[in-house]
Amino acid sequence: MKNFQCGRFVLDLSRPLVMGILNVTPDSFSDGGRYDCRDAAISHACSLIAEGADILDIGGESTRPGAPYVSPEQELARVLPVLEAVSGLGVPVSLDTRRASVMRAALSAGVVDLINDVSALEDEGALELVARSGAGICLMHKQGNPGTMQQRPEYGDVVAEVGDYLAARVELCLQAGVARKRLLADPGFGFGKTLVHNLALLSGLAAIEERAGVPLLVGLSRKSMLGTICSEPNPAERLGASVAAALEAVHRGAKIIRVHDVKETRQALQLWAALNSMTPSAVS
Ligand code: 7PJ
Repeated sequence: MKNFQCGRFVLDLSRPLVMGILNVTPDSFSDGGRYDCRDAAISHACSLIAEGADILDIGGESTRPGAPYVSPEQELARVLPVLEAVSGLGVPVSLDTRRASVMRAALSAGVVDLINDVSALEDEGALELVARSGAGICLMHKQGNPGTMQQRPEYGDVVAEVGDYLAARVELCLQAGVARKRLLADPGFGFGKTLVHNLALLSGLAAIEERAGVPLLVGLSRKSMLGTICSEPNPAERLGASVAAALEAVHRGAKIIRVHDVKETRQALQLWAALNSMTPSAVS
């Protein structure tokens, strides 16, 4: 049995887990800032839990391409009240941030179990800070920075390069004293990747997991690659593609799926698990 240790929790990864997204940003690309006020965020957190979210992921800085700058103080002011309110709800709370100062404040308030960092703890001081805490860590790969990363992403072999990067970041965490069971890796779909790169990464997930040496978390929910494939410009209208992408990611070995639509993703995963637990004779 594979366990993931994060803050106050030990999660069993023998079945795929669903991480529910809670954006506390007025400019989030897919839910248009509907959850930017504290009470609305808390009530959405409760719905995500009722729908079966295993983890809540809270972010206060939109990393969509071209998003406006948010100061660390603004980011913290958005997320901290929500973290404080949801950390007692019985599910692990993840903080989606790139900033060491935001991590430090949330960790010292004791309101986060997992640091989810799209820049894999590259901010100065982040690695040492998080290593000293008991929090779980998700190390994500990106090429470039959110403002410009989609302009001209380039790779030789995208699966090998992303795998090597994640393996190197894992190694640095281990050297800083982080137990391997506190670590997750994420190829970072859409973060400095073309559609071709994203598809290669999805089919190469097993190789990436093996190279990184830690379980994979994957975020595909409502992303623009799905919109491109399905000719659907509106992120909120990409539910079918998002659920299908989640199933494919799990099929390829992902252990945690980061999604907006928890209920629908859970249903699909439950059906998939039931089908896969059947013996061939029971299916025919
Ligand atoms: C991801 C994330 C992702 C992880 C965002 C969006 C953009 N964290 N934060 N993986 N994406 N670990 O939700 O489309 O793919 S923000």
